[in-house]
Amino acid sequence: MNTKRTFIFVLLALLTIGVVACGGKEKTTDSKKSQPQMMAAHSSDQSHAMVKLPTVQCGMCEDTIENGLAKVNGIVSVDVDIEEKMGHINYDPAKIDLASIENAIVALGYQANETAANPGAYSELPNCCKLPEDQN
Ligand SMILES: [Cu+2]
Repeated sequence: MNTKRTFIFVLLALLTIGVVACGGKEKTTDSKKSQPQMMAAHSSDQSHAMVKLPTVQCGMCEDTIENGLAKVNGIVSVDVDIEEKMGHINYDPAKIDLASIENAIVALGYQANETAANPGAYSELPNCCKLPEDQN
């Protein structure tokens, strides 16, 4: 008799633990519901810009622009596509705007959208990074 009672008690205890565990799982599901809101908040403080880079020539240009821009305050990420001659830039609009991004690229010696490269910076680029007509 006693053994049977103990068995039933243990069984009830296990069931109770099971219910509590299920309750815990439901709480995890609840906390997942707040994730989309967090993602929305994250994307709202980051903007994406596509900047035309008509004068880039090679992989060195890619490195120069990516590394140079990465040091600028407010720039989150930079990806230069040499084939497309396009820069894909994520930035914090509270810290920097598109005009300032263009100016930073221009200062590195490259045309950015309609803004021409800084002549001094351009003249200091390696030969392979200059326009074909300027290469020796
Ligand atoms: Cu180059």
